[in-house]
Amino acid sequence: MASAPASSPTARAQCPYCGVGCGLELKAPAESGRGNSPDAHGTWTARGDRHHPSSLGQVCVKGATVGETLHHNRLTTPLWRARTDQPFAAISWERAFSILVERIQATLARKGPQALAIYGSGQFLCEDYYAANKLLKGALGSNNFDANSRLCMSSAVAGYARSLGSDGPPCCYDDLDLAELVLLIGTNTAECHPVLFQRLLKRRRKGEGPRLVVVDPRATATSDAADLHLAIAPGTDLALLCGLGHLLLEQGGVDQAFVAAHTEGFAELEILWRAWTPARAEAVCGIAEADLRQLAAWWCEASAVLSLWSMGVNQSREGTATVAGICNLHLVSGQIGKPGAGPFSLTGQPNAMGGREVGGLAQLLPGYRAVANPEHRAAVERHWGFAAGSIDPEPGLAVWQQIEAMERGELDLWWVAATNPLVSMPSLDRVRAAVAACPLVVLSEAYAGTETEAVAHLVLPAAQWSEKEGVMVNSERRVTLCRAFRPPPGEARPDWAIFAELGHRLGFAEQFGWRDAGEVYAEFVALTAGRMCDSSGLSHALLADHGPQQWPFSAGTEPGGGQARLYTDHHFPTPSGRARLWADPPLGLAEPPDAEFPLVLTVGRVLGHWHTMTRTVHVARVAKAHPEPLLEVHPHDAARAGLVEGGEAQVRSRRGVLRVKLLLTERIRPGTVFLPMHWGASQGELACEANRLMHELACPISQQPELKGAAVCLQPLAEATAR
Ligand SMILES: Nc1nc2c(c(=O)[nH]1)N[C@H]1C(S)=C(S)[C@@H](COP(=O)(O)OP(=O)(O)OC[C@H]3O[C@@H](n4cnc5c(=O)[nH]c(N)nc54)[C@H](O)[C@@H]3O)O[C@H]1N2
Ligand SMILES: Nc1nc2c(c(=O)[nH]1)N[C@H]1C(S)=C(S)[C@@H](COP(=O)(O)OP(=O)(O)OC[C@H]3O[C@@H](n4cnc5c(=O)[nH]c(N)nc54)[C@H](O)[C@@H]3O)O[C@H]1N2
Ligand code: SF4
Ligand SMILES: [Mo]
Repeated sequence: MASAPASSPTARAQCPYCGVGCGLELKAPAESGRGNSPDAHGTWTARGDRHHPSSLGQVCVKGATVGETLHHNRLTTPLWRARTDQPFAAISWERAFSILVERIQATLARKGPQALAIYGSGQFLCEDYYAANKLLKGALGSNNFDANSRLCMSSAVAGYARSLGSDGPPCCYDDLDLAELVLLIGTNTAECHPVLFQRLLKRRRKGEGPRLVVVDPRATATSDAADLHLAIAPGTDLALLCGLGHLLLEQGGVDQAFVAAHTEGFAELEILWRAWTPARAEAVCGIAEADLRQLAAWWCEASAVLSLWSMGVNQSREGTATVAGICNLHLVSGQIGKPGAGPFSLTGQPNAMGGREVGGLAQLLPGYRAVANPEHRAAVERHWGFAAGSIDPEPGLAVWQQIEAMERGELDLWWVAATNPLVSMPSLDRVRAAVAACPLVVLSEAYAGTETEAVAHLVLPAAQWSEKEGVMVNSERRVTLCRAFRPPPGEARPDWAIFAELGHRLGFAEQFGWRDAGEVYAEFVALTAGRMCDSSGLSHALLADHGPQQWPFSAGTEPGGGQARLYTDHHFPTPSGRARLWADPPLGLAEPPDAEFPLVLTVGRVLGHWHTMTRTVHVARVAKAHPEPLLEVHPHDAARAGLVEGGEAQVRSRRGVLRVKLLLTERIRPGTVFLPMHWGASQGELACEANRLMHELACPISQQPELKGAAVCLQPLAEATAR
């Protein structure tokens, strides 16, 4: 069922890393000229695709070096062991499927569908997502399909939906060229969405603005280029936004006509904002009142304001409220649904957007539908060809709830695909213990030796990007067909094909009869007709012939006829047609610093590495630029703990302790320390498992954990050992 490699020695695809979704043009290994023959393992070279409308030929170090990551250390055959203290043995696909069928049927008979769960990924193609969701939510009757987007985008998803009535990001990348003020809040755009950042800088070099304001507890490559950097205390973003709202009220920044015609809830919001005087915001956020006043003045002055945000906002126990806080400001000042303006969430992973459209979280169904909505369930059941009532009316378990279910012995099968939770989940020691109690852990993975492999019983080799055909959707709602241009190694198969084959073998031949990824996609887009994310006019053939397209793109739309911006008529898809303003009071960190744990640890990314490094570890250039993980500490905090530059220390939280090497820097806010997330347990001597220290407390609406803040203390090694 694997897609055949394309015959041309050049191929086009969306970059498989961040949600900017740049277009790449790939060239076959030059020396062999036989890049498509099954034994060709030369390195494909990547460069920016000048024809891709989202990136216009631009690319960053990760996209440019992706060819170097594709063939090292790959899984080539299914692996099995009955117990995790045994070594793996290679097995056939036949045997792998019979284990799965047998265990799933036994679980259904003994405990029912709630004992099954899949944990997928924003790095799935739309087709992978669609097949997995149809299998679990439709065929097996369990909504326990969640994805790592829960750790990434779920506050943006929930926040948009609560404020605007739907989860469609309203803006497009051209807005970067049209904005007069860009607020970058909780995003290190320069390192994590580099091509978009370069687009902003290019305009500034030409003297065409825009003004840039960065909100981040650390000075970063992003804030280095800004007109104003508000180095707030971690977890105080919502307080800052309320203080800004207060000043908009004071400085005439309210668009009264817009508020009256297109929003609801202003009276309550006004009361909240009035209470957040600049002096109060200054005290809570730890910034100068004058800086907040400057930002407010620029906001009121600008004809177009764009807010970009990412994990500094979403990964918070009040992530959804903070997203609403951003939307509030745009709505009240009429800065939405027009060129250059709006609240624009930068998506993390290459297909986080597609995942939302395909229903890739435990509460969602395809086409921006909700599990809890009976009409939505009925429409999907009909389309999928399952009996009425097949889909469970209750939302499934979000990933942390899956961990808790394992602790209670309630999950019999946990299937992890295209994510590496034994690095990326919070409370890692607790996760490891919970997973060890699960009778069958299945891992679909492209590379050998990951941290999650260490806890798995059955490992399935996945064909990855470049080896399977399918669709990804980037942050500006642009849909790109990624071609298969290399053969998968050994017996690796596309994720969608693995789920489909299993569906077949479980007795649903008709529902899983797709012959190729194009048929999966066709079935999915038909389900989006008439929905906000209408993609029903798209197909693999159209995308192959006419290149990437933006949705909404209903049937009959001409190529290039998708919609650049949403809500341009200021009508919002809520019951009243008005956007909703929310007056959530700021709460701050779930685990604030105290006398015993006086510092806040925040965890994020560096420019060259991708997450758990399974791919970027193979790129020499990247390894050289980022040789080891370092704890960034302000010299004052270091001095207070008796620590010196270049030395080592122990960093301790309520959940664990790590030995780290120090980088003393005035670029981090005193009281805050930073670790990169990338170096997991498989990195040998360099391992630095930041998430052993982090807690799992989450936003109650989005269930997104607060991965940006945990209380810690620092000690010199000697002292720590003496204790
Ligand atoms: N190089 C690289 N790029 C990537 C990725 C990668 O692994 N490597 N991953 C991709 C993915 S999936 C994602 S989600 C994005 C993430 O993109 P970003 O969110 O930009 O990256 P992070 O480093 O996680 O966090 C951004 C910033 O948030 C700041 N921060 C911490 N706490 C707070 C807070 O309380 N308030 C505010 N305002 N800021 C805070 C941190 O100091 C950090 O500089 O990057 C994508 N792009
Ligand atoms: N403290 C803290 N923790 C964090 C974050 C943070 O900022 N702070 N960020 C969070 C966020 S935003 C994210 S997105 C997560 C990311 O965390 P993960 O999702 O765990 O990280 P990745 O390394 O991207 O994992 C993807 C895995 O899929 C494999 N893979 C690649 N392609 C394919 C394929 O086609 N099929 C299959 N089956 N496998 C494939 C890769 O080899 C890799 O092992 O981490 C989260 N954790
Ligand atoms: S900016 Fe993101 S999508 Fe573009 S090349 Fe870099 S990693 Fe890939
Ligand atoms: Mo992410």
